[in-house]
Amino acid sequence: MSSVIVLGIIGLPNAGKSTLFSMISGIDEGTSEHPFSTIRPRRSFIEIPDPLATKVAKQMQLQSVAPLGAEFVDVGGLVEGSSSGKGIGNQFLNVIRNADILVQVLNCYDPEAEVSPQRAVEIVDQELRDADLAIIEKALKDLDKRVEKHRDSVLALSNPMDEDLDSMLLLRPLLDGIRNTLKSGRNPYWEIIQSEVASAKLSEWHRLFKIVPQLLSIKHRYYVCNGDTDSDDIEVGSSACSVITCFNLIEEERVPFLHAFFSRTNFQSMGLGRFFTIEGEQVQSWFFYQGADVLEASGIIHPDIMKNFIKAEVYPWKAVERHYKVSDGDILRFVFSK
Ligand SMILES: Nc1nc2c(ncn2[C@@H]2O[C@H](COP(=O)(O)OP(=O)(O)OP(=O)(O)O)[C@@H](O)[C@H]2O)c(=O)[nH]1
Ligand SMILES: [Mg+2]
Repeated sequence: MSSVIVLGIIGLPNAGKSTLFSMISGIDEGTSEHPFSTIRPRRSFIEIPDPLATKVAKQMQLQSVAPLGAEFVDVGGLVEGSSSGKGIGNQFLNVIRNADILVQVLNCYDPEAEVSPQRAVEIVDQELRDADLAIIEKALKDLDKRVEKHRDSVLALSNPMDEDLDSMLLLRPLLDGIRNTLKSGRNPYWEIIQSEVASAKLSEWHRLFKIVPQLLSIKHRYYVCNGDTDSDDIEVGSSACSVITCFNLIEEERVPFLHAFFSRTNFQSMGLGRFFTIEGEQVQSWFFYQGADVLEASGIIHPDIMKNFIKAEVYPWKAVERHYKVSDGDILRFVFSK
C-alpha cells in the first residue's frame, strides 16, 4: 500500500475494457472489434485530486495537497474456464492480483451480445473464485507440509520452537472457512473477511500468509455498464462491496467518471484506511491495511524510515509507541535516524 491505488480493469472479451482504459489514460490505441485484442497488460498512471487530504489541509491551514495516484491496468478478456487455463485470461488473473480494486466493464452497448451483462457478472465471479480456490488449496497443502516437517524435527529434538507455525495454525480455521465458502460458490468477503476487518485481525493475515491481498474474489468490485442500460436490472449481490455506474466511455466523461469512482468507493469496507503526513506545506495521504501499527505505517512511506524508526507522533502532536494501531484519518509524523 502506498498513496497509489491500483485498479485492474476486467471483463469478458469485447466488453470495452480497453475503451475505458483509453478514456482514462488518454492513450488512444488498443481497442479493437476482435475479441482478445489485448494480449499484453497495459498500465497507465494518473493523478487525481484528493478530497480527504484537502480537508486535512484546511484543518492544518496548509496550502497544498499531493494528488492521489491511481494506476489503471488493462488486461485481456476473461472467459468461462480462464482460471483453469482457457483463453488467455489465466495469465491476466495473476497480473491483477496486486490490484486494490477490480473494475469490471459490462457490455451494455450491444443488446445482441452472446452473453448478457448479468451472465458476465456471474462468469467473472466464478472465475475469480476458482482462481482463489487454487491459491487457498495450495496454502493449506504448504501448511500441512510444514506441520509434518515440524513434527519430524520435534521428534528428532532438533528444532522444538516454531512460533510462526503456531500462529499460522491458529489461522488455519479461517483458511478452511474461505475454502469452503469458495467451494460452495459464495463470496468469502461477507462471511469471513468482513468480520476479520472489523476485529482488525486482517493485518495479521497479511503478515502471515501474504495471501489475502492476493485473493481476487474478495477485492472491492466496481462495475461499469458500458452503454445505456438500467443498472437496476443487474444483480451484483455476490461481490464484495460493489458499486455500479453507467457510462458511455467517451473522453468527455473522463472527469465525471473518475470523480464518481473515488467518491463512491468505500475504502474502509475494503479493509483499507488512509493516514496523512505533512511535508513542508503539503499534505500527502497514504493507504494502509486496517490493523497496521505506526511502525508498519512508516514502512509504507519508505522502508528506510521503518528501518531507522525512532518514534511516531499523532496529531494533535503526541508521541505514541510503535505498536500504536493507526486509525483511519490519523495525521502522523515520524522521527527516524538518518
Ligand atoms: N457501439 C459501441 N461500441 C463499443 C462501445 N464500447 C466499446 N465498443 C467497441 O467494442 C469493441 C471492443 O472494445 P474494446 O475496448 O477493445 O474491448 P475489450 O474489453 O478491451 O476487449 P478485449 O481486449 O478483446 O478483451 C471495439 O470495437 C469498440 O469500438 C460502445 O459503448 N458502443
Ligand atoms: Mg482490450
